[in-house]
Amino acid sequence: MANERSLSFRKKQISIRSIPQLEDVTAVKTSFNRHLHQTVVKDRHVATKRDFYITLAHTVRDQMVTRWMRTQQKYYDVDPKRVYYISMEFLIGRSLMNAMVNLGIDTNCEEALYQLGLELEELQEIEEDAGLGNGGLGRLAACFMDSMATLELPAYGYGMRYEYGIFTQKIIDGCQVEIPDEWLRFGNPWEIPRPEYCIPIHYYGRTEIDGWVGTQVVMAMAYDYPVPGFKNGTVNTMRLWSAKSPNSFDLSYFNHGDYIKAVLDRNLAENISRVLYPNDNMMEGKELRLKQEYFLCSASLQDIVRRYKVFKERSGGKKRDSFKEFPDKVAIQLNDTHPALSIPELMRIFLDNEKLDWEDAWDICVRTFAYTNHTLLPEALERWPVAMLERILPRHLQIIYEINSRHLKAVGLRWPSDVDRLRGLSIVEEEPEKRINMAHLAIIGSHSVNGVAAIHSELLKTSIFKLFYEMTPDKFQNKTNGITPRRWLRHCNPALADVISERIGEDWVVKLDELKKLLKLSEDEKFIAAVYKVKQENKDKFAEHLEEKYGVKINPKSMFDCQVKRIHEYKRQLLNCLHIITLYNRMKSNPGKSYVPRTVLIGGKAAPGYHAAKLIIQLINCVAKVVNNDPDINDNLKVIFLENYRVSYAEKVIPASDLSEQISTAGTEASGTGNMKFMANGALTIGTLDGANVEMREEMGPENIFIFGMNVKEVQELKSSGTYNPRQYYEANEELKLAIDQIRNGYYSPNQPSLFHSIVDHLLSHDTYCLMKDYESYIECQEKVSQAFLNRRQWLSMCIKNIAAVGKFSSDRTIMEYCDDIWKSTRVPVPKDT
Ligand code: B1H
Ligand code: IMP
Repeated sequence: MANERSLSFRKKQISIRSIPQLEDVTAVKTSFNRHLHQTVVKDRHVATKRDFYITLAHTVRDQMVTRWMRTQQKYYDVDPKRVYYISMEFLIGRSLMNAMVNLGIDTNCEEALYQLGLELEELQEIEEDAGLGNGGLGRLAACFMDSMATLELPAYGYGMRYEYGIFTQKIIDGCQVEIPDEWLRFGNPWEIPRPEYCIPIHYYGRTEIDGWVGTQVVMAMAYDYPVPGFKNGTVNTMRLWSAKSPNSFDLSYFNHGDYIKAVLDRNLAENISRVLYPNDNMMEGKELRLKQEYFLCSASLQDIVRRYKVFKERSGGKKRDSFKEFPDKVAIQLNDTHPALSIPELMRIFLDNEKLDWEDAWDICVRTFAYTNHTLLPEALERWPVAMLERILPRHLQIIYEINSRHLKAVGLRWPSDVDRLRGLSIVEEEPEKRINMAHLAIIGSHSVNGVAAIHSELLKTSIFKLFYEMTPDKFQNKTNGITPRRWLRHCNPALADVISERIGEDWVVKLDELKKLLKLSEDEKFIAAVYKVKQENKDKFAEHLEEKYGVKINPKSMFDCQVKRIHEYKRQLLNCLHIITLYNRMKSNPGKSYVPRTVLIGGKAAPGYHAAKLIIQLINCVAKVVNNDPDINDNLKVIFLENYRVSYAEKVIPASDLSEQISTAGTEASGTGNMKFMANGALTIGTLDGANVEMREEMGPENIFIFGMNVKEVQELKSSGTYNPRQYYEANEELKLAIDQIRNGYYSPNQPSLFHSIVDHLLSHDTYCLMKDYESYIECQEKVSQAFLNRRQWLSMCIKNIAAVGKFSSDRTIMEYCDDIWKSTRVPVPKDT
């Protein structure tokens, strides 16, 4: 007994309390020195830049680890309602600077490195982006992680540790070429492998009375990533799963003596987490993708249930055996339908493992899950063939059928003999082949369904989910997206952040509404001059980069007109291109006139199989070549396609932009979040009344944004009238006709005159996204933009009004709304130092 007590006493010395913090520059240098030698195992004579980066990363990581463990212990002690954000994508980007900013050690680190003769900016560039996502949906998940930690919520992110993230884009002869993204090649200091947390995931097999049998098993191994809050004691966990072959993989080969084949085949199982599907807003119905989705759901749900069971009763650690409290302890947010198999998976765990009866299990499920929809585009909605589910996840198909049959029974009671309604509300679609509609499953299995901007949430209720809205109107909500002000202002634009903080203090970093205080400075000459200086310096620096990388001489005083986002027809990069061509033709036919000089920057990746999108990239590059090499144009117009747009590139482009292009066809962009990033960094927007643009206009006032084109109602009327004739607009507008004719007759592709025929043919026949209709209004609006840019003072005043109005678009606001309206969880503050 005495011995035991002294043992536990001695063990208490193993404590995070006794590890010192990096409170000063000397401490940073000491830790840096130690890591260079003891972790990286190099001395200064042989250390490379990368070694120094890794060394710094470890120095910073040490600071997080202490708070991380303390945070997790706190959650264990307090046992609050935990929030789980499950997502197939987390587009994190780089972590070094974000960690330093959030830990409040950026200045000390910079100074320490300077004293050691190293440059922080240079080391930062060595870090590979964690590109575990496609675009907005994945980056939103990353912003949410930052906000949840900053708001001290007991939250977890669950995702996939893809060995290959979003591909690296190379532009070769104007075409996109995809290079595999080997982001882990040099190791990853931001992840902690947890080989001790391995969870079995089952596939195939068959169902019998006693459940799911004869399955093949793949192990899910956890890798944990720390998520530090901004200058608080919270460090949350993002847990990403990686596929590992079980040791017993395919024993039959071992039994038959083919040991070598058995070992080689382990790769097959491990392929599950190999690569991110590179489609934005587009479902790819591949077996491997289904396996990935289930892998994420099953590993995460098993982990969540395990954590629910071990809880600390005041009397000491104990296991919970009742699941009654589950919805009071667990909230799960599904990031679109990609993790919607979580619903039948939790049902399976409850029914088959925990032996709950259906009614109890279902009630708990619905009260636990909430579903976010991110798109209305039909090609993005997930519908899995029943035949595929039947093979890979037979037990889940059985459960889905049971969910559907009970659901349809309820529909039948409420609307007797309404066959159309039954069909419209069913999870199972019969035509053209039997498929499972994952959105329907997600709605039925959740207590909350939300869209990501006001206009989008309204459209959900009136279009794709109309019947569900009629059945359960209270489920439907809006949660307008947001961005984290830490990365998207404080970190990416430190000079602007300083100019702001000088006037209104630093609280805006966590209370973005504080920026409203800038409104009274929108006519303050000194402040205007300061904002101008910052923007011009950002532009000068970016112009230098452009000249160096693309060999194009840039006029740094020209308007930097920027459209960066995934390449997609609905986002209408082609419309932007038609504007460029129009400007070019005007300059050619009227060379004596004076123009407002522009540098048009377009960047983004096309899904590798999306031919129309790849052709648009090619067209932009062809137009750029003609324009940039035309001596008549001087520096009045330059066009550059930015190669390999990604999070770390966005952090450079956005602070250097004057004009933000948000020009999707009204009703197609669910929200957009790039729009908010430009607004925060003092660019003005030209855009349609789509997604969050609508709310941005409300916040800043219509006089501070350039809106053009049809609104949703007009698009719907034009489409449903069946009379839209795009050719009529082409015939009626000379400049449009000239632009289209040039594209068609090879003016921009003299070596391949018919290269762009398919683009033109589509524009003149179907024009799904109404470019022809919106062209004239777009061109007129762009003229207003140019006129406004001429009056620099007026322009800057508008920019300041934009910044002052961006408060609503903090992801902190978004997360607070999720928390209050959906999750009903509470803050768990963790003291910074004890
Ligand atoms: C968004 C996607 C998406 N919506 C399918 N939907 C995917 C759909 O791999 N897939 O199969 C991947 C991504 N992404 C975007 O979400 C919207 O287009 C944006 O408007 C929105 O801002 C963003 C975040 O809500
Ligand atoms: P997890 O959330 O289950 O991964 O556990 C995370 C943290 O909870 C651990 O790192 C501990 O800080 C805490 N924790 C879990 N189980 C126990 C326990 O039995 N005793 C004390 N702390 C625990």
